[in-house]
Amino acid sequence: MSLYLGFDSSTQGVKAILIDPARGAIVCAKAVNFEKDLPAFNCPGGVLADPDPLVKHADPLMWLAALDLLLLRLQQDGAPLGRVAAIGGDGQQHGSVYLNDGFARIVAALNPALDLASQLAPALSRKTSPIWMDSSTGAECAELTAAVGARLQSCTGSPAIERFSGPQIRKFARSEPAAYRDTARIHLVSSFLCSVLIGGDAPIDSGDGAGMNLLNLATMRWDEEIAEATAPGLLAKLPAIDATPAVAGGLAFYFAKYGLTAGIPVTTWTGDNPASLVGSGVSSLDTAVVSLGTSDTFFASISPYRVDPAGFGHVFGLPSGGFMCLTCFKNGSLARERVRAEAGVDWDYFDVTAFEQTPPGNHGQWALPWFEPEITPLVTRAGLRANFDFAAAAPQVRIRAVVEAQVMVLRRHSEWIGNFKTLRVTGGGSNSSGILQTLADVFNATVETISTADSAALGAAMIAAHVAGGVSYAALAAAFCPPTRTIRPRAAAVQIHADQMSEFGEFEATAQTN
Ligand code: XUL
Repeated sequence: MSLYLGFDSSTQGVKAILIDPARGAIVCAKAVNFEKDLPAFNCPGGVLADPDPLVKHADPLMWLAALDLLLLRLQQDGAPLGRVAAIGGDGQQHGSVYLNDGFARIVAALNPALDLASQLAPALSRKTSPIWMDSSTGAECAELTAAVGARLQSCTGSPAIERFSGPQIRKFARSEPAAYRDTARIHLVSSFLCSVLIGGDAPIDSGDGAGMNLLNLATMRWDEEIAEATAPGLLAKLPAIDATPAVAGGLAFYFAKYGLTAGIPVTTWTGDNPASLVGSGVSSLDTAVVSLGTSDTFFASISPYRVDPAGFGHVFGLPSGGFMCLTCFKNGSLARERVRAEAGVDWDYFDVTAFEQTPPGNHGQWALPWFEPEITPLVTRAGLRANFDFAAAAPQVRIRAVVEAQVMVLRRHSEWIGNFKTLRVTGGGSNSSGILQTLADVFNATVETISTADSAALGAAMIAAHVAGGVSYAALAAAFCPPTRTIRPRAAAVQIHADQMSEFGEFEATAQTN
């Protein structure tokens, strides 16, 4: 029976899931962690060190080394790669890769005796890639807003956003004009890795393309005026657009060394959030997804198309058709990890005990863990903000203060998307009972989890099975995404959080300004 392989190239590592739709089974799952497995690239947490806290770049060669290592691990584990009928994938959104005019020739002639990173190194016109955590393009965003006006948000689904690829490209074009001139192609993380798999120039899909401030979502084409306002001659440097994922090309011969069959279809890669919406199996407008990963994201499919009046949220194309909206919070799992480590407790304590020992509402004590400059709401000065003596408080109080504040912010900034009866929760944080119950109580919604926390990689495999194998999304969702846990809101706790909402809003507003 045909198997489908999905890759998720995320901030901290690369994951793969192999699915068998006929049996409704995940055949195997494997991961490579950049920090642990590829320390030579000096990217702890997937990010290169930089003296400017607003600058966050990664080494694109590390993503290639991780792909090689992941395939090797799958092969060494005896994964039946010879039965893979098609491959899909997704990447962390907004990150951009800059390639010179040698890229097309090099990627078309990959030598299996060598590795990917060393062969593609000469194709880079810029050694590093700005990623979604970068917020150093405030000036470029202001210039683009002045040049394009309100059309930027109504056409591209988002106002000018610091981490989006358009403002990032503008900054590069201005600060390194010669390197920009030498750049023949600008790919996203997703389309770059897809290009490598097919040994050619892959398109960008509308899920990831919408995270660039360049794609006109009404025409599903690059907006020429916005592209020219972003950087001179940019249009010619952008790949083609696939409105919905299609077959981007056949698998390059290079990958046969891992036991895969050269020529099998590779579908257009998408962004990690669009893939995660597919991989969460959500088909109803009543259900939103909360993904608790390096970034925390809240997203749902929408109809009709609408944009966030407050300007924090985004609209992306949805690989399974139509549009989705998303709000992203930068301080997700790394912030929770830091709070846990500083409290000197283990994950069991963080996920369960801390919540047993403290009451819902935490007596109005909140802490916003903005250890990195935050995206939602916009905060450029990093640092934890609390309305009580955080350092002196007991570990359980600190933990509840952070989790409740994160969930309250999630609620406030997702209201423009709608009110949801059900939340599907995915990502590493979905293993925490305390977080799940807090979500149910703050949103007054039923919370569900699915069997895999890696919904992005699963979604990528499902896209491959649908596009190349003709399996319906409904059948795939029924096979791979039935809810495994259901957590209901508790009336008394719901009331406590509802009563606190306006006071919390004041706390958040003050925290933003100090
Ligand atoms: C979404 C966003 C992040 C990245 C990394 O807009 O910036 O969620 O996709 O996961």
